[in-house]
Amino acid sequence: MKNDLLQVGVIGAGMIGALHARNIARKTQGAAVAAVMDVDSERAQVVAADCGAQAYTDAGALIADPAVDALLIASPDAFHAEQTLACIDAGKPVLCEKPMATSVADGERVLQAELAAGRRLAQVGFMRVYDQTHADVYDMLARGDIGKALSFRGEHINPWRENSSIEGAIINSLIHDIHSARWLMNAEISQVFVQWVRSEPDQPRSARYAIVQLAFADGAIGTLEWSGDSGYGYEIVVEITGEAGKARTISHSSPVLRRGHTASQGVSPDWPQRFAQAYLNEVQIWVDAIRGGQPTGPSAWDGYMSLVVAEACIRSVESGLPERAVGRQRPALYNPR
Ligand code: ISE
Repeated sequence: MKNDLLQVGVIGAGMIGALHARNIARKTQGAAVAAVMDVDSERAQVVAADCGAQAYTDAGALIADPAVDALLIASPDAFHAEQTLACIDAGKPVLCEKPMATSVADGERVLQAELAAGRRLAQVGFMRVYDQTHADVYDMLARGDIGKALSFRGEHINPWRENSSIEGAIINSLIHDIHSARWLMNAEISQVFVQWVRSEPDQPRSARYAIVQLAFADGAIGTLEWSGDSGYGYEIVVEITGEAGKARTISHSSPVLRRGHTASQGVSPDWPQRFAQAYLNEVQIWVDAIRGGQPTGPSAWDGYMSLVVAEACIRSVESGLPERAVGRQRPALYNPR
C-alpha cells in the first residue's frame, strides 16, 4: 500500500487491460495503478502514462515488484494460467480475466497452487456477476420467486468476431455463459452437446453460430445460443424457467423510440459498452475485498469448473455427440461461506 491505496499492477494493455487500468486509476476508491505491463512497450507506456504508473515489458518483473500489492491479468488467454500461478507463488491477490486457463490441466494447477497456499488469492473475471440485471435474476432465484429452476436459456450475441473457430468461441466467449449457467442455476453442468454453423463453408471448425445443449447435475436442462456475427450489435440475455414462473434479464437499458408506426431501441455495439458498469463494480468490489481481507467473487474453482465444461464442449465438437462434464470434488476452500 502507498498513501493508503492498494497498488495494482496490470498485465496486458490491450482493450480490456486498458479499460481496467483506467477504471482503477480514475474511478476506483482505495486503489491506484502502480504499473502497466505489455510486450508492446509503446502500448504499455501510453496506458501507464494515462494512469500515472510505471511501464513494464516483463510480467515476471512486474509481479515481483515489491511496490505492487495486487495484479490484474488481461494478457492473451494463453498466458493466464502461468501468470496467475506466479501471482499465487508471490502471495499476491490476482484478478485474472477469463478464461483462467486454456485447459482443465492448467486450471487444476491453479487450484493446487491455491490449496498449497491455504487461501484464496485468485478471482476470475466473470464480470456478469457484477451486472445489475444478472444480479437481479440471481436474487429472484435465491428468494424462490419462480420456484425450482427447470431450464436455463442464454443468448450470447456478438457483433462480427474475426476468424472465430468453434473451439475459440467455446474457450474465449461461451466460457461466460457456462459460468452464468452454473452460477445462476446453482448447479453443476453434467453433460453438453454442441452444434454449430460454419462461418467458412470450406472450414469445418469455423463458427458463425452455435447452440450448446446443457444437462445439469440436478436434472435441469438448458441451451446456450452463440453468434459470432449478429449483424445488429451485442446482446446478452438470460432467461430461467421455474416451476412458478420465469426470470429474464433486461438486455438493453436504452429507451424505446416510437415514431412513424415504428418502435425502435438502441442495441449495444459490443461488450465494453454493455458491461461498462459491471467492470467498474467488479474491480471496486475486488479492491474492497482485498483491503478487507475477505476474498470474494468468482474463484479459481469457478474458473476450473468452467474449463471442465468447456473441454467437454470441445470433446462434443470432436465426437459429434453429447459428452459428460466431470470435474474433481470441490475442495473445502471453495465451499460457499
Ligand atoms: C470477449 O473476450 C469477452 O469477454 C466478452 O465478454 C464476450 O462477449 C466476447 O465474446 C469475448 O470475445
